[in-house]
Amino acid sequence: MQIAQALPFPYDFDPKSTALVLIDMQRDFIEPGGFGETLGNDVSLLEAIVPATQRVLAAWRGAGGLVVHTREAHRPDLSDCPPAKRNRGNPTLRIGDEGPMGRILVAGEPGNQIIEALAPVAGEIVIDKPGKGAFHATELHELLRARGITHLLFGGVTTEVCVQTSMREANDRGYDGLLLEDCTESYFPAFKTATVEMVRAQGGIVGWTATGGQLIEALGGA
Ligand code: TIU
Repeated sequence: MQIAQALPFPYDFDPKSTALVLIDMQRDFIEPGGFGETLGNDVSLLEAIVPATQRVLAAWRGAGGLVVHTREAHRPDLSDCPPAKRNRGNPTLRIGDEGPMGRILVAGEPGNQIIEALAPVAGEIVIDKPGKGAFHATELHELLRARGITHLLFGGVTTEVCVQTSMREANDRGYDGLLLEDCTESYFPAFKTATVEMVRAQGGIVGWTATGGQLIEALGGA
């Protein structure tokens, strides 16, 4: 068992029963012309976490830990996209519309791919999820249970939308979750700050928070 310096108290974990879950580090959110920008966001804010996330990913792979990547992705026929999701608000392009990186938020399109710097490698799990949470309408829980995973380390985008939703879903399913604060980002800095604080409030009501460096230190500085 290894202990990471974390808040609200140290996080006790065994890399063999822990997975690193990187949420939606895909071009649709991080690069111009994707879903994030169609919603009116300044997407340039998100790329700041890429170096810290790369360091954590390299250390975690070096420690032999399981890696899960998710993508917010819909089937080409949009049969898994509720009209309420597609019709919400007034985006410049809607889910399924043709954009500069292919159809917005559709599986297999260029914009739906995970950015090159964090691309999955053989043996890692890639989950296409139609919702904000990684457990909704996916096989993630079964895949993790089959591998004896009890602890989850979360990074990715955006902090208060898909990352927080996934972390809350995991918490209700009995996982001990830790949010890597310098490996997650929001289009709204105040929302990131609030999310990090609310996760660890009330004695870790949703889970723990730590930096990528603190995790790497717990792995022996890998
Ligand atoms: N809009 C926004 O902040 N996020 C999303 O729509 N999806 C994810 O967070 N991945």
